[in-house]
Amino acid sequence: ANSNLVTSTINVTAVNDVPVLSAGGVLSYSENDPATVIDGLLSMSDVDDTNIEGATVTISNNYVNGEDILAFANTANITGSFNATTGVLTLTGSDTVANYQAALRSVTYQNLSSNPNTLSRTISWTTNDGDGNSNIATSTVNLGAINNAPIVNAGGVVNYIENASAIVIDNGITLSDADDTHVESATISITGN
Ligand SMILES: [Ca+2]
Ligand SMILES: [Ca+2]
Ligand SMILES: [Ca+2]
Ligand SMILES: [Ca+2]
Repeated sequence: ANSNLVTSTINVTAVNDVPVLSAGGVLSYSENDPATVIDGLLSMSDVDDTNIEGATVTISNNYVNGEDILAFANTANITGSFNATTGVLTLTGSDTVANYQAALRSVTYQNLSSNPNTLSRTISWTTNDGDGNSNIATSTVNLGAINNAPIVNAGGVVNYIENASAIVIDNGITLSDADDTHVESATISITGN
């Protein structure tokens, strides 16, 4: 015959697993390009949360304040804020893992300079599930510069009287070049008459 039945108890405590991010995309960005998606293949998962509470996107290497812009179009639940001093785009608001993944995939880079620093930028991504931060995943933006031609403005009129000595033609000429400090040559031609 069987004995009486006795019982013991096991209490199970859950421990948060932080979100897992995977990135690694490389964007080739040329001067004057519009705002461009950085990493459309970034992926994120969280085994024990349905919602993510926030994320940060950081230009963590070679950030240039005034040139580099990270941007995000706000959604119903997620709001982006870019801090130009630190180069950090912060996303806040609770939304699903899938929606946060889509949000991060939509983040854009833009460079506003005509004479950009062409060192590669490292973009670092991290998210928070309300209990902890994910790993930091990184992507890369490579920059290419395009020459801006010099710009000359003239338009002066000088009246020359027969037999006068040589006179300056136009002392109001201006010359500029957005991305060069030296000019290599110039030509001056009498093109009419
Ligand atoms: Ca867990
Ligand atoms: Ca979690
Ligand atoms: Ca240029
Ligand atoms: Ca130039």
